[in-house]
Amino acid sequence: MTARLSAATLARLPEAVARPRYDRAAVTPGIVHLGLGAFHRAHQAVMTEAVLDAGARDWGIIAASLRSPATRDALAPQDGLYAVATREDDRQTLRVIGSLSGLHVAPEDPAALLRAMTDPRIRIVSLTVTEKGYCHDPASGELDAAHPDIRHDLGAPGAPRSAPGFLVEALRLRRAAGIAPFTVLCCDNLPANGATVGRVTARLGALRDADLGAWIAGEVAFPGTMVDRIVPATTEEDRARIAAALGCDDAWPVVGEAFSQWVIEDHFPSGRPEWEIGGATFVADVAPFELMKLRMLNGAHSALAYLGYLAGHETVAEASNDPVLAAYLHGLWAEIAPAIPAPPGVELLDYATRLLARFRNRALRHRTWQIAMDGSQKLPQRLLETVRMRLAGGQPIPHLALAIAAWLRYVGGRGEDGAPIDVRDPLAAPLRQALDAAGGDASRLVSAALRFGAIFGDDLPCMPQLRAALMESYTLLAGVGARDAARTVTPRATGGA
Ligand code: CS2
Repeated sequence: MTARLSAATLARLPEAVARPRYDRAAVTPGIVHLGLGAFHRAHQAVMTEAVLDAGARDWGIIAASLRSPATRDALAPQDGLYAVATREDDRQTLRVIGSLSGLHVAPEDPAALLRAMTDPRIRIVSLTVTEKGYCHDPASGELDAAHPDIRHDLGAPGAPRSAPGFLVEALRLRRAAGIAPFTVLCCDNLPANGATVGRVTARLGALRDADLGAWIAGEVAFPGTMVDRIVPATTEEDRARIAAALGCDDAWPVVGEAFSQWVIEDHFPSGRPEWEIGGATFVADVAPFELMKLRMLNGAHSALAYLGYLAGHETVAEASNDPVLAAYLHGLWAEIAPAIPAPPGVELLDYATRLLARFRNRALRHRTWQIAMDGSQKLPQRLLETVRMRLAGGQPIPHLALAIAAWLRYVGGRGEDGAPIDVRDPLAAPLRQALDAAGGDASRLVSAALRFGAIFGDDLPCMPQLRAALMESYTLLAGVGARDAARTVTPRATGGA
């Protein structure tokens, strides 16, 4: 039997594997992180590892899963250690990360997580709970007070389920005990993520007690961030390859690209780690970085996920190495770039070229199906904001409309070969019902979709140009399939790579 990665086996790892060289026992917690997924472990936890490695001792991370015990069960026997594999083509580098100094599973013991969050040593609560984890209306960015988890948390505030529920209760407890609030650091791909989570949290606070809501809005810092690293779900093959390289088993390593970017608004009244050491950039205004990343990277990712999936491509690498879809992406970026301000020192078309190279990394098996998940929560900030801006300027949207039409086909639940699609989305059932009721008629389908105000807001359904563009794209997709539809909207795609 192979040994398991742990504090005891750390010294036996091959020389090439980077690992914590600092005294982990001397590290005290400074951060509680909600959302123990692969992205956090390959991004913020790695940047924090660099800070600990450089000698800081008071920024250990207590990480909590709000749902499943799976990651805790994998990492607890490993003393919280896990490997991050950076893969590009056939090159792989490995680093064992030691920055997780505690693990919680919220549903098992919400009080224990609240105790951790109210510890005065905790100065930051960071989050990666995915778009849907904030229980908000994606189109308006406001708390959805009718969300089942929010209703639960209003009824049982001492044992919350939702991320906003934990934030509000922990902040209330700190305030009552005279402990300064922590800074809330959202690391999810939401538009204006700091402000959005601030609004949602203050609103939930106000629903409990107007005074608490006002205190959260006035006293708690919610800096904005732009986070970026492509980190697909870990596969069994990854586990086997990494175990072979480590010489011991790691039950849940993470695999990502080499690229990693974190741009953070520098607003931390209770202090912060020197994440610059790990490569983060602190700025006064995150907005241009965030808009660039959400609309160009994530917008293209979602477009590629729906078109690629329908065209039979299992991964982003396959889809983006398809010359027709690559040409389509350039066309899409040419629609997006003029609708956003370039961050200082960045040339947006240059950024697009780099994105294509990142997407084409064949060492990563990033499934189109994975990115296609939760489209109802992603489309507003990834594609629809750009649609609004272009239509307001009287500009055409053929590439954007094709991406949205591909989403519509996808959530309809049948692939081009007639095979059922496993659609994962909080709105999957009502969407499917509405689309089924519309039958095969493009005009009725588009109208049915546009009625989803949580996605399209109040304004987009009233724009005849959008309706017309979606009907045209949908008809094209249904007629010739995703790949030929992409070729049609981007005629130069016929020229090859
Ligand atoms: C992806 C993102 O799954 C998705 O929706 O678009 O997770 C993407 O890989 C990251 O935002 C890259 O930083």
